[in-house]
Amino acid sequence: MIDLRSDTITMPTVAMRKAMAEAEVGDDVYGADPTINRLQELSAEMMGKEVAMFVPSGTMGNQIAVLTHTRPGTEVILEADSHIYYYEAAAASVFAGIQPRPLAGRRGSMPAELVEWAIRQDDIHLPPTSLICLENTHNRAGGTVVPLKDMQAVYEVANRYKIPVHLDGARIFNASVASGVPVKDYTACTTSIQFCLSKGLGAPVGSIIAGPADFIEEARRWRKRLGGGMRQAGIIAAAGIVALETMVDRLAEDHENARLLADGLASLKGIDFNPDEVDTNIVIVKPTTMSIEQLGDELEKRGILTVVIEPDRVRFTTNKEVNRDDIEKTITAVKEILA
Ligand code: TLP
Repeated sequence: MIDLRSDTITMPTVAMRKAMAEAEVGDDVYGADPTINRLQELSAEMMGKEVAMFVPSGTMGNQIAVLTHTRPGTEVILEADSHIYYYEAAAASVFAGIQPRPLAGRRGSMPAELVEWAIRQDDIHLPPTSLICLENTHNRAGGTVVPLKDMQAVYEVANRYKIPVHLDGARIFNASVASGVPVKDYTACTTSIQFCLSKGLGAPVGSIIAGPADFIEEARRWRKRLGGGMRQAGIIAAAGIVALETMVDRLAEDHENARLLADGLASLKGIDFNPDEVDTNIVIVKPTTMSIEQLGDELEKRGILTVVIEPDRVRFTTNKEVNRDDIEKTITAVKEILA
């Protein structure tokens, strides 16, 4: 199978498995797992934040950030196609009791003027704005890199109104590798960040949230409340360290493969998308002569797995398990199916 469903399907490397087998562990709820502590210190340093905390998943990391920054009855500004709004099963409403304020972005980026317009005035009828969430790269927009200057502009507005900014940076390393902008420049315009070890970086499990010390202290309580205190989880954190130390630069290969796929699909009749909008490892296309289910099923019959992006698109995500040859095969298969 050529698995292009996601970069979450990546397998731990031999070096990761060795590090996992040899990991020194302890009870992390007591802060006593040396491997987790090392991963957290490394992450905080790489993010340019005071403190970092290991969490089981990107979703839990984002939700802990929302829970920590907000209180029930307040409003959170986020992009209408963002993961926190679109793909987390309304968790922020269920757990944090916030009201989401989704704004339509352009290629995943919300204009700062629009964000400022959406910030609530101090009025008894209105929910106070408690948080602004950004996402980079932006998944549903097609793995697009949100330009640094757009993030800086939103951060400037947020600071003026004293509102924290949380970045869903599940794929922030993809953004950095593709744009050449250091991760720390992106995180400098955020209060907190969540990033995933278990996507293109290849670790089997886990995400990190990072931010100011008092924020992480409170976030630690939320992680415990949600059942995310993982005891001897140094076993999995060990793979996260290998991911950060050795797997970042190779994301460029995933981007090259996505570029190859985008260029190969661009000329085909029966597919609608703009190849110039492919920035990283995600290619999202809209079939125009058949349904998304049909395209997905036909690809699967030929051994190629993709995901359907409701309501009308199909997503290909390059990852370390697929190579150039697999991409060529995928282009040929799509060509045959559409012919
Ligand atoms: N996204 C998954 C699906 O849920 C769509 C994927 O395969 O891409 N933020 C962003 C931007 C994400 O894309 C994801 C995963 C998450 C957060 C959640 O991470 P996990 O799966 O670790 O909870």
